[in-house]
Amino acid sequence: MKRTLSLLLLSALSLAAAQKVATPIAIGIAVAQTSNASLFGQEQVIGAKLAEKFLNARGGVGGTPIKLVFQDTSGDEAGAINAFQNLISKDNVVGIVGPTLSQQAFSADPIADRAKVPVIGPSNTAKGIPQIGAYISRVSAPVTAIAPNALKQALKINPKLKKVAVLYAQNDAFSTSETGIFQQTAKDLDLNIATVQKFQTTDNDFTTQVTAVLGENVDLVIISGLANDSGNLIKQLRQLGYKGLIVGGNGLNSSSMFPICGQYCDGVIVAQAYSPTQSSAANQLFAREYKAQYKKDPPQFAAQAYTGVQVFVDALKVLDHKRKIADWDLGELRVALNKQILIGKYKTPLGELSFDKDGDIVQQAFYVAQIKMKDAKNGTFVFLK
Ligand code: VAL
Repeated sequence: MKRTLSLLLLSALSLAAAQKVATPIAIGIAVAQTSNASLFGQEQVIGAKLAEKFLNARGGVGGTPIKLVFQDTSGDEAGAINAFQNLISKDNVVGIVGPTLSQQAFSADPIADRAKVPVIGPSNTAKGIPQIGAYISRVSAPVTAIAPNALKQALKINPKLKKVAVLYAQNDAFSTSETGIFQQTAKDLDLNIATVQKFQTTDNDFTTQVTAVLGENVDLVIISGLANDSGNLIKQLRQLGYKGLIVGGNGLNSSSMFPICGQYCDGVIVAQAYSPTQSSAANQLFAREYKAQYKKDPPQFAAQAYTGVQVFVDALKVLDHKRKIADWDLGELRVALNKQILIGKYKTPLGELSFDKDGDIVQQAFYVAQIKMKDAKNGTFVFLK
């Protein structure tokens, strides 16, 4: 009796310690499917699903399919934490692509890091994201790499630019990080910052800020915010009479924002970490599949989410060669997978990429686009030379 009990106990213990990886292989997607941040999140869902379909059609991981498990983070920190906890402890994913906002990443990523679950940020561009911990990397190039390109392009369009106004969302980690880079670059380029105005991502009325900007007679406005706030800000700037150039940050990098500022989005300059014309074979395939389904060029957020899933799959394939994924202990696999992600080289829609020692993306090319509106709702990002 005693012996049976202790045997039972032993097997229960070993079960808890050695949880095998389930098949299909579960990869967590924790992005904003609801809230204002879903303007980005919806594009991420599309990108991730395309990757799942495409990579499974090509054999998944050594013949074993992957399965994406979606947990909606909504737009705040609590939602991201909740989604991460579910994916880690209930859904038993091998790793997580997410969250959407840097503001969320600073709260949710430490949870995955402590649990030794690899996270690939698909769109977090604030400084300091990969430094959250050893298990955190990202495929979204940081503001330091992206933002300066937009200002240089503005000066190319109008070399006489001198006086600028800077506006940013002070309650958002990405926006405060990005405005720091914009302001430093403006100084480096000998631009004179006439005014710095703050707002909240939840604001709808920007009369105070716009009035301050108009009072300074600037010829360039630089905005760091998310989609809804920045879109409304641009609209009100134009409606109240601002005529000069506008540079927008990564929060304006989605066509979901077009219906918000409508025709007033026209001409806004936005730097990009992805171009639909990127010449790699991986991108040609991705862009073709996307276009066939959605009748337009793929946006940056979709390309980056696709890339996040692909990096997981490519790294899993290397480990699968050593030992079939289904034979791994989940905890061991998560640790080995994180190591493999960081040492690998990947041929993705963003071009060939790898990671630096912190887990930040090393990417070859960046781009700048200008918004061209066709009517009040529809427009495109026109890539500039
Ligand atoms: N890149 C931003 C961030 O890191 C948004 C636009 C997704 O929060």
